[in-house]
Amino acid sequence: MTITITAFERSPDGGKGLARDTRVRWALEEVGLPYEVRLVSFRAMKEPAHLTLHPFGQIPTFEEGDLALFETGAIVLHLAERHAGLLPDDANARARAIAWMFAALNTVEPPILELVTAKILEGDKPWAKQRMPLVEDRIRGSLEQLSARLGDADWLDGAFSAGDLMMVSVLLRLKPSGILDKHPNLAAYVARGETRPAYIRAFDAQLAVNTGKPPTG
Ligand SMILES: N[C@@H](CCC(=O)N[C@@H](CS)C(=O)NCC(=O)O)C(=O)O
Repeated sequence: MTITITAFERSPDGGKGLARDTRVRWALEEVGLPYEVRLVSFRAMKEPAHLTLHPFGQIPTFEEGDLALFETGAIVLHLAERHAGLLPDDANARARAIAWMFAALNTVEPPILELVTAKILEGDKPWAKQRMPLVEDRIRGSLEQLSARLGDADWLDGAFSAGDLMMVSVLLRLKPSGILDKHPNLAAYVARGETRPAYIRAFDAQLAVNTGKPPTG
């Protein structure tokens, strides 16, 4: 059955890989599934055809036969549960990998998104300058704890898993801020994710959409 995902016709990041279709592409590449991409404009995302797939009018979505999914957590978990490569066989290790997926999305990602909001959407507000240190402190707090837990391990809990895929995807957004560099083990962790062949293929594919540059892989 053909898998089709949606992605921005033109990503606001110009192809830096921060739009969330990249993490879905990465998961598909890790498990070795071919997929097609339907590109959608900002306007089309808010129209009824897309809203039946995604109630909040966003990307990415995932379609496979009768199944239509939204939310990257749900999509990556769906792929990880049905295909080898993203979750360990041992039931407890599997549960822990899933816990890391939730930690990435529920604990680590929200303050990082707040930083993006503070910089891009609220940057011109009179109180923006005062708010920024508070936002950054919240990120620093969770990074310190994450860094302590990762220690000198390659991945969060044994072998690379969907938990790492999600955590690296979430942390990638911090690269330009320099905040990540205060924790060399986290910067190395993200770099380790970025050098996985599956990530490179996913990144190149979204870059090709946004720049017209053909994928190298
Ligand atoms: N929690 C959702 C977030 C989806 C999301 O925010 N998508 C962004 C692109 S990365 C989007 O479609 N933004 C356009 C909009 O909200 O209008 C997920 O993980 O899938």
